[in-house]
Formats: sequence, C-alpha cells, structure tokens
Amino acid sequence: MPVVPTRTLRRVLVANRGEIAVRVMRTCRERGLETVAVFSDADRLAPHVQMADYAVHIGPPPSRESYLVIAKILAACKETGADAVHPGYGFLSENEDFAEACEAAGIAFIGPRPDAMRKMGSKTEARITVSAAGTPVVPGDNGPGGNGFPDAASALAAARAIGFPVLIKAAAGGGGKGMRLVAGEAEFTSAFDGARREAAGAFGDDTVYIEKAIIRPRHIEIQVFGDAHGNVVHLGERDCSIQRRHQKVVEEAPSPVVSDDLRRRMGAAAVAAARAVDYLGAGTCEFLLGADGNFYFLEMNTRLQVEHPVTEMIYGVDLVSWQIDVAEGRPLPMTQAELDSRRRGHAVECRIYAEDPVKFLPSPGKITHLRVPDGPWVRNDSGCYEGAEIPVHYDPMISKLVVWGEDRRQAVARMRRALDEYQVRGIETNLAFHRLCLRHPSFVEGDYDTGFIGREQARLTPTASGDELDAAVLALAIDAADAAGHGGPRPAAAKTNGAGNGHATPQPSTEISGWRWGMRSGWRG
Ligand code: MV4
Repeated sequence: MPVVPTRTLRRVLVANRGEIAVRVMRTCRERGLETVAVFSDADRLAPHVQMADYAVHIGPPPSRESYLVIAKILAACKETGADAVHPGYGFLSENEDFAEACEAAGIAFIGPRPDAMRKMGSKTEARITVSAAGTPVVPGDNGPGGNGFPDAASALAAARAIGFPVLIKAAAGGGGKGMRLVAGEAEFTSAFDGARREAAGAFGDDTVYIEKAIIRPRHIEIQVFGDAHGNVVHLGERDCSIQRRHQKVVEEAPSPVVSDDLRRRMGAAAVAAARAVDYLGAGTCEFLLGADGNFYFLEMNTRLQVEHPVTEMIYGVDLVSWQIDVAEGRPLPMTQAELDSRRRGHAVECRIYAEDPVKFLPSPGKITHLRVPDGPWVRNDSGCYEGAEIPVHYDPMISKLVVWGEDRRQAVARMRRALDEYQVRGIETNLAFHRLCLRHPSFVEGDYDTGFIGREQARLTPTASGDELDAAVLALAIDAADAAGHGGPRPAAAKTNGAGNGHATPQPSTEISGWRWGMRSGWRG
C-alpha cells in the first residue's frame, strides 16, 4: 500500500446552502474544525450563515451567479484561509473541474478524485468500466465504438437485438433526463430523434445509448466508501423506490426486500465498481432490482447523498466525519466485518418539500409557524426556521425527517408519530402526502416499486380536486394498458379512499395539529 501522508485540516469552506451545509458544519464543529459559509443575497439570514465561523457573500440569488461560480468559491477560500472545501450535494459537488481547481489551489476537495468523477460522469463509460470489474449492468448497447449511436437505423437494429421495451438514455444524463421508453419499433425513430435533441439541449452532448427496460424495478443503492490506502467498504443499501418524477420522496434502510445474501452480493458488486475507478470518499452505486431478483448497476453518484442519514442511523456512524478522515489521508475507521456486525435496526427518511401537495408545485414564502418533531430516535435535518423566507431560487426541500427503530414496524410507527407532530404554516408542504404514504397498506407491507406514487396518486393525495383524480385515474388506465402490452399481470389499481374526496381545495397550511391525521387518514377508519 502507498504511504499516504496525513494532513490535518483546520478550516472547511462549505460550498453549499440549506440543510446539507448545516449538517456538514455540525460535524466540523464537533471535530474542532472551523467553518466558512458562502451565501447569496437570498441567504443572508440563513442558518448555515449563522452557524459558520466565517461567512462570505458570493453574489445574487440565482445559483448560476453564486453557488455555481467556481472562481467565487475559490476566492472565498483564499479570503478566509480555508484549507478544504466540502461541496455538499448538487451545485458543484460532481463537477470535476471544480475538484481539480481546488486541488490546484492547494485546497483539499472533500470528495473523490476528478478522474473517478469523470469516468462515472459518462454513463456509457461507467457501464464499460464497471462491467469489466464484474459488476452486472443492464443488458444494453453503447453503440458502435462504445460511445453512442450515430443514427436511428443502427440504434433500431440494436433495440431489436435487445428486445422491446427499451430505454434510450443520454450518456451525459442521469436522474432521468433525456430518457425515452420505447415499447415497439413503430415509435422508435421519433423517440430516438427526440432523445438526442433533448440530450443536446440539456447536456450539450447528444450521445445516446440503449438499455433493456426493466419493468417495475426497485431503486436500490449501495453506500460505498474508499480511502487513500486501498480500502473500499460498503454500508449496505437504501431503498429509494418512492420517487416522483425522479425526485426521491421517502427512503429507507435496509430495504424491505434485500436479504443478507443479496446485500452481500450487491455490496460486493458496488465495491468492485468503486475499486475500478480507485474511488476515494463517499459514493453511491445505484442499482435497479428486478422483480425476478436480478440486480443491475445503473450509475454511480460521486458525492454524499441527500439520504445518507438513514445509513448513518443503522450503522451508527457519521459519514461526514468519515469524509474528513479520508480527506486527511487517514484510513477508514472500520473494516467491512466491523460494519457488518454493527448494523442495527431500521431507518426511514421523509423529505419535506415546500410544495403544493396536490399540484406538486414549489410553494415558496414565509414560514409563519413551525413546530418540528423530536423525541427518541427522531432526527430533523433542516435549513430553515420559524420566520424564514423559503427562497424561490433553490431546491424546495426544507427538511429531512429521519427516524430509527429496532425494526421496520417500529420505525414506520415512529415516523407516523413524528409526521403528526410536524406543523408548518405560511407555506404549503408535502407533509400530508407523507402521512398518507406511511399509512398506505402497500408501503406498510414494504410492497412498492418505482411506479408506486404514479399508480397510487389518488390514495396519496390528501385533498384532490376532481381534475387531479381524473388525471390519476387516466394515469392508471395508461399504466394498465402498458402492463397488458408487456405481458405482466398487475394488481387492480384504481381504488380511491375517503381522503381523496370531500375537500375541493387543499388546506394543509390551516391544519392545527396531528391528531386529525390519525382520524382522517386511517385506512377505512
Ligand atoms: C431504467 C429503468 C428501467 N430500465 N433503466 C430513471 C432515472 C435514471 N437514473 C434511470 N432511471 C431508470 N432507468 C432501465 N434499463 C427505470 C428507471 C426509472 C427509475 C429508476 C429509479 C428510480 C425511479 C425511476 C422512475 C422511473 C424510471
């Protein structure tokens, strides 16, 4: 093993805002590291600014002119003498030019090496790299020469060979952008051209490739960690199948459907993928888990993820502290065997968004009243407070409510309790959605996949208007037709419940307390 010199960090600039900036600073403070905040005009009074030892203004509210400007972040480091940067998630966290610029300026980038970010940034390159390491990828075709299809005709030939349905995906994509599902040959050419146009517009790169579509998969991701001494471990899985339009809403660890044997196999596959790019620090390998129990690597996220707390809860570790250890050149604090033996219980995270619970549109504004849940085994990672203005310029997630329990039943019950304690007024939130989701019989059974919210919209919408119900029923009908086309029988979907009826307009901001929820959303109660 190489001899890696350790360097003790003293002052960390957090190139982010909101709950993740606060969360990173908490660990820095615990370790005796000084912290530097950066902030836009919209964040002058934000909690991350108040928490930091130093704070540097970096421009107007739009992130393109503040949190995304590499030169401004580097200037803030210089001005404050920061010797490290934590990028959080989003913004510059997966920008290899930023990582490179930090290191070139003698500032430790708390994250992977730029080369690993680059290799995983291209989905086609990632497929080649990890499958060479033995990690299963979705059956597909990267195109002649391995980097995309030049025209629809060659892509169609590949799609025929793979077998419909297929997905056309952007090599530069991720998170569902530039992705088209194609059920059969007739639609193929227009979908191909559309996907290419969309990819060119979104990423400035129209490279597209093809994968076999996995029907009704679960989204299971494995947390991995590497150090500079050649150690790579995994910290099990998170089930992130509860998503809406590629935005995660509820996550849990462990997955209700992952056995110890499957965890061992998926963990080994993720570790192999990380090793293939000499991975350093915290990373996540995303997999699709098919109904048949097969799993396939999708992509690797080269950052700390939003949902990392559920992993922290069941392993009893501080992943940000591990990131700092690795950035200082220290070995990982635990071996795989130690990690395996300390995993305990179950954790659930609900992302609380400032959004209209019916129309799912952002709902910025002033929080006029706030009561956050607490009590045993409840964690609320938040970047806002009573009286705060939720800016329009950034992600509308206002907090992550995370609970731990000895088992899934206890964790789910505890989350219901915590959600019922949570009160927000002045802005709309998705709290009502969460209260219904955590009581939905399929969720309670752990029986869900990535299509859950789409199919169950009517039962998960607190006060749907006639239009919303119509749209949901239409979506279900399309889904059922789709299922018939793909040959798989599905459970009858369209059931409505009392919560979907009787209220013409959403009224979440007028709620008084949680007790009403126990009554109103109890199933057939
Ligand atoms: C897929 C898939 C089925 N088959 N790939 C969506 C986001 C991007 N990371 C990959 N995505 C998918 N890729 C194959 N070959 C289904 C999805 C998908 C999905 C994946 C994870 C979580 C939610 C999802 C919702 C819709 C589609």
